[in-house]
Amino acid sequence: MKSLLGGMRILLINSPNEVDVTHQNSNFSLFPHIGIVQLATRIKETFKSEVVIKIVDGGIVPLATIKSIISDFKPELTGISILTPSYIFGLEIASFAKKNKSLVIFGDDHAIFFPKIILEKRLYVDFIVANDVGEQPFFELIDALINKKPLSNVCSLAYRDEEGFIKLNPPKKYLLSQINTIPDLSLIEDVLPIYGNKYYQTYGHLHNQKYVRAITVNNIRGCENGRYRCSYCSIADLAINSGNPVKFWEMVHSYHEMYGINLFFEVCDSFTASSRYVISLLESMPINISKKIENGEIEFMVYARALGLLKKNNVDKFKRLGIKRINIGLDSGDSKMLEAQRKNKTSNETNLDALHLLNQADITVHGSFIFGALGETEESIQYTIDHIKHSINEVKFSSIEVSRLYPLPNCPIWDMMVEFRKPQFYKNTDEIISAIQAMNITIKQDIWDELEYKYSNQDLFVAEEMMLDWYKNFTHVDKTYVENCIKQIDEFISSNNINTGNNVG
Ligand code: B12
Ligand code: SF4
Repeated sequence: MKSLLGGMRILLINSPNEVDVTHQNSNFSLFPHIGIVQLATRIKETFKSEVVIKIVDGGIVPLATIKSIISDFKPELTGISILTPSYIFGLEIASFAKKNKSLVIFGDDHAIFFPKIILEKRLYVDFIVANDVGEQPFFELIDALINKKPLSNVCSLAYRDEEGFIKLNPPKKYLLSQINTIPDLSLIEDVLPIYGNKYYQTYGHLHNQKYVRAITVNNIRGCENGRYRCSYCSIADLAINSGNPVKFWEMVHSYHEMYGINLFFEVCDSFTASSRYVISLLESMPINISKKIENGEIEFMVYARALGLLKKNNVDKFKRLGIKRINIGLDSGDSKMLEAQRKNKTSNETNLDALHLLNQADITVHGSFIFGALGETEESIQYTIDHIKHSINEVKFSSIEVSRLYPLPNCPIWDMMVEFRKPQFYKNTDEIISAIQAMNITIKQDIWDELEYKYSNQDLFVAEEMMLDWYKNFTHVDKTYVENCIKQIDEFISSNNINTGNNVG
């Protein structure tokens, strides 16, 4: 496997998601994909001159250019980060890389959900890492390739054995407290200004600084709603997994000093998940950082649950941590819909209470709403529209995203639509049936069988078709109606100088 010149050439790509801009997240391509930088860092630190690594983010590099990079760089191993919506582009890249004689490996959420099916159906994919902390398995794979060790020892790896049988090695849980690779930004130094400038064009008006250099960081994962999880939440693992707070501040300090990073987006699934971690960050914050925060030279952004913000004096603590923007899944203005979305005791009142507190703390909000929860009606959509119109007077929104519900794998509504015989997030089929009936919906068995036949044991899904099936069978509204409502409310949001975008579909 060793190359003659230099080391083993490894190309890591975040699959592009080349969809109509109106279906893009309002934060799309404003931050580097930190997962692949983390993987590259770990490999470079360990294998040094034995590897030559290149990173390409499909958020800022179009598909055609990615193909040219493959032709020029001639990777021996191409690693692609795939999400369900970006999988189709990942496949195109994978097949192109294979034609260029590269081994191909997939990682990230979509790969984690379907390792065996992907290898069965896509002969041009060689490996899959089915672990959401991917550094150690990726290191073990490269070690096995370079040093000709057996693949059977590589943790969480799906591969074909010598006889062509598909194998999936058992996964391990990696604790960030033990090791959390600090991404080496020199690997993407040349493109950092691209993200910063794009970010500034979109959100510059919300900052006092003359420029923004933005990065995502990830020193804690998980969500306090993890055991129940929201109906559309497709995150692989929601258990709380936190890293060392002292090392976190060291990273912030070095990124700020070396690369001028002044906006840090901690992408923890919900920053209100661990009060202990928040306190440990406050207690370990170095004085020089707290001064920079006070002066507005360093800012943070996080995701959080509205209910969590109402507890434990969290808003005050977040303010002291320099958090200037919070992404909240507000989801609906109708409490019944919030229940249907499994928001676990969140109501439209608790959402408004959280917005008030954030307003007082001068923290802006990126709010997301979804039209099309189980049992959604025209009336409940109207409540949400009214709620959005009311909410914009309550707090400063950086963006409001109103999205269609997209049934992604590994979430409760996927159970409802596809895996109803063996659900992951409901006790059994009967529990699904009662949840559906509570929203005045009945699913005929032949429809369910049809949906199961269409979507189970597949790896590639047509988003628009899935949404159509969801709306038709699980809500009281049709897809076109929803799309028109979104168009209208988006116009209203934009006319108030607030960005719009899409969170899920
Ligand atoms: C931050 C975030 C964003 C940011 C991304 C900013 C950026 N450029 O990174 C924004 C808001 C822009 C965004 C956009 C989108 N996102 Co998003 N996002 C997240 C979030 C909250 C964290 C991701 C993250 O950075 N984690 C931290 C890093 C360190 O971990 P990681 O990326 O998972 O990478 C590790 C492993 O997965 C693995 N790995 C990753 N890639 C590879 C590749 C190889 C070869 C290997 C071996 C391993 C490997 O190793 C990495 C290091 O440990 C996740 C939720 C979650 N917990 O995963 C949702 C999530 C990934 N997003 C999701 C979706 C759907 C999207 C969008 C499609 C939404 C939209 N309609 O636009 C877009 C697509 C973006 C894209 N990549 O093209 C879904 C994906 C679900 C699925 N079934 O695939 C998630 C799970 C949220 C959800 N809805 O449940 N997202
Ligand atoms: S609050 Fe967010 S991270 Fe937590 S379960 Fe809901 S969607 Fe998932």
